[in-house]
Amino acid sequence: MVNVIGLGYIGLPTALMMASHGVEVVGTDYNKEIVATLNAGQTTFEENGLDDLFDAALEAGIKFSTEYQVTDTYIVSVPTPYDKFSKKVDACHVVAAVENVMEVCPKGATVVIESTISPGIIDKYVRPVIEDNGFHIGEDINLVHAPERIIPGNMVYELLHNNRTIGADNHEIGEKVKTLYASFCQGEIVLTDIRTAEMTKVVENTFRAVNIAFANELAKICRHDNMDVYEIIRICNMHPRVNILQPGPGVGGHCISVDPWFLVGDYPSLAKVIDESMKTNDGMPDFVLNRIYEIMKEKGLTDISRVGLYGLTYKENVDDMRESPTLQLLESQERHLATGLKVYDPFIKKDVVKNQYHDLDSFLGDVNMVVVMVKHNEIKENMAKLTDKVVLDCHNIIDLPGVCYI
Ligand code: SAJ
Repeated sequence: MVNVIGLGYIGLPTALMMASHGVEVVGTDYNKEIVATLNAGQTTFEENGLDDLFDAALEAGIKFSTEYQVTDTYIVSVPTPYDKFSKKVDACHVVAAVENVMEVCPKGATVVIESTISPGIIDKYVRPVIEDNGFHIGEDINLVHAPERIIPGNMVYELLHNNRTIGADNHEIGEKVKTLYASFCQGEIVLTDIRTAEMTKVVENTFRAVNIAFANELAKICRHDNMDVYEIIRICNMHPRVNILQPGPGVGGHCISVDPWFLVGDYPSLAKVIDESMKTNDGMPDFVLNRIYEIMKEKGLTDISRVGLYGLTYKENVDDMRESPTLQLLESQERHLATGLKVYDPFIKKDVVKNQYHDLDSFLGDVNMVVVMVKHNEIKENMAKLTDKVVLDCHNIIDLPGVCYI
């Protein structure tokens, strides 16, 4: 039996996927509300294909509990927040989860850490917890790092098809865990050591952050001299060895906007490009705010409360708002002592910010200018409703005359 610890964005789909592929699974979370919701037959967040996967897992007998289970395999999938000042991983949840596992696990158990951590976290924080509990790693407890790679919005497909990395102290244990993941994963599963696995995960997200920063910097350069960044990127990408990403209003989520900081925090004098890239991405919400003021001036709009931000989530078609560019922009606006922007997101049902709307038509009815912060399908499908608005399109998706860009 596998006990998946942490039933959030990664733990839940992983637990469901294993259960629906014949593995006996108990999912554990200390949050009683999450466990109660799952036990009542409902999923806890919106994700393509998650509800069907949930039904399949229930049918296969998955259980959810607030208790850690006595079993031979644990998958730890708890959050790893980062400390904004030191720019380092805060491993407190991982450490607490492993402590709890140590209280119930039998000798011979395998502990797989799936949470994203920076290189060295397992040596520095996880091994000592196991040893302090009287276990010998490699004899009494096997330790493995299997970082996830799935992308919100396409998690179910990517869980099935992505290649994976498994870092283990010895090959035999790596093979055992590989067999477990191979129960559902159709991609290639690479075995390596724990330190390499830790590093690859952070490097993958850093690669994307740096490349997004490059696109964002191009957008700023092109804005400065009134050039069309999208056309330039489109043409450049026709070169066989050029593949530039898209500029946007900022980088959100708990991965790309966070993980690269771990390298800056650990190697401050070496990670220069990464440091600058992260600052470029973090500066984008402010850049958009300046664009809003600039466009208002150009169009003769004076009332900021007639400007609406479309989208609150960190990216399209998900309900996750962590580190979202819109939230960053609103914070920045408050720092400038200017409030009043209206906000709407079809995926955010609760009131989370001031002046928030819950349906598109009333939102559009109350604004003269719309800033497309997130490219949800809804806005693409309702483009015609924007014809009489001033539009600042931060993603180049609104195909209407007169649209403004970042
Ligand atoms: N973004 C841009 N321009 C682009 C692409 C993305 O501005 O061209 C922005 C998005 O709007 C969003 C942010 O970047 O705000 C991050 O979105 P994303 O779709 O690039 O990535 P995440 O954070 O949803 O998921 C990433 C993925 N990592 C990589 O692609 C290397 C995913 O595979 C990881 O599993 C995930 O991080 C994670 O959990 O670490």
